[in-house]
Amino acid sequence: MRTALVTGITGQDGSYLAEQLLERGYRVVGVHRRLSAENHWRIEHLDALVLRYADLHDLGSLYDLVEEYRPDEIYNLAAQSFVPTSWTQPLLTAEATGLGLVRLLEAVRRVHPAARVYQASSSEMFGNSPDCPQNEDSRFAPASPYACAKLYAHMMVQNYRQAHGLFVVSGILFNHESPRRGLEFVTRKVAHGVARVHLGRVDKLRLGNLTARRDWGFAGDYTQAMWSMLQQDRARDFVVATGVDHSVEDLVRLAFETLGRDWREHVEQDPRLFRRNEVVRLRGDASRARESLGWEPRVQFPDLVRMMVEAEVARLQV
Ligand code: NAP
Ligand code: F7E
Repeated sequence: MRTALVTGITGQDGSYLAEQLLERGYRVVGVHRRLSAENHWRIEHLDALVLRYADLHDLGSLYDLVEEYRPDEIYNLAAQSFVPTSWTQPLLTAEATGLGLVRLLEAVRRVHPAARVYQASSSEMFGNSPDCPQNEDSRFAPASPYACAKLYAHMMVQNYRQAHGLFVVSGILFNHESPRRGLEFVTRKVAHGVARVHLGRVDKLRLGNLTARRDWGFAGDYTQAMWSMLQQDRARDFVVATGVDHSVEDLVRLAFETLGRDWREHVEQDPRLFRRNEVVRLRGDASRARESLGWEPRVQFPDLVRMMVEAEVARLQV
């Protein structure tokens, strides 16, 4: 039985990846951190999951887990992942999102260098790159402390691969969403807001910049690509994206249309929600993933929006 260690197990991607690894017959060791109140709503259905405490800030805790389990595969999904919080907590973001990966790689290098490691890199590293669409060779122009921290980790992946010969890869994933997305991210915020309007609980939804464009896919499709990257003969980085971008306004219009409503009657723009240094447009070119991994997104944007709105209505009606 192969063993996979997954950091960020309580997050959106951790839950989908754990499900898929368990289905493939892995022993899955999920890393969670000590909190004053449990937040296992995304993983409580996964009885076979082994949960262990560790924190990306604490080298010893990571070292002990790698030594104890000697995992065949390690997926580093843990991070401070919300861009606006990275402006209010830039040092914490650098510690967790940037240095956290290096702590993990140090543990791997010292006690179990045979492990294959996946790092959750981000399209935010491209920021306002002059290149569009963005592929593995596009220029980086990170526009937030989050993006800078991810770029540092991304470069460390390449350095540890070259200098230490570790099998470590970066998946440069564009935005991916699901009913398990955190409520602060725009897709879930919109789905939740539309459902609340529909059920008569509120009348207005406050949003920031409606012109920003993102390449949105379904999280469950993207976690399949993570696994595929670690099954390759050689360690390489991959962009994972749908290749199609939409504006936040497109998202809002579609979400309200799903329930037969006109978004213009319910959406207000709030200047406080505009970003300090907005990333205007991201669109990925996943040709390498298509050709080498045979990866394709299965869920298209309109179906994703419908899935999220319907899930939110069902959740609120319980
Ligand atoms: P998420 O829902 O925000 O989950 C983040 C996870 O990291 C949570 O399990 C969180 O634990 C954990 N975590 C945070 N700080 C930690 C620490 N110091 N020690 C241990 N665990 C810690 O993020 P996601 O959407 O699943 O994304 C997974 C990864 O992919 C992240 O690294 C994110 O930056 C990256 N990424 C995401 C996207 C996307 O569109 N979703 C795109 C590109 C890259 P708690 O539950 O305890 O907070
Ligand atoms: O914002 C605009 C906002 O917070 C998307 C993370 O998973 O993907 C995610 O980062 C866009 C931005 O995601 C609101 O200005 C408008 O242009 O959903 P988001 P993000 O910042 O793109 C990348 C790939 C990651 O790696 C990150 O970890 O939507 N927007 N109005 C809004 N955004 C939010 N959150 N809330 C609003 O009210």
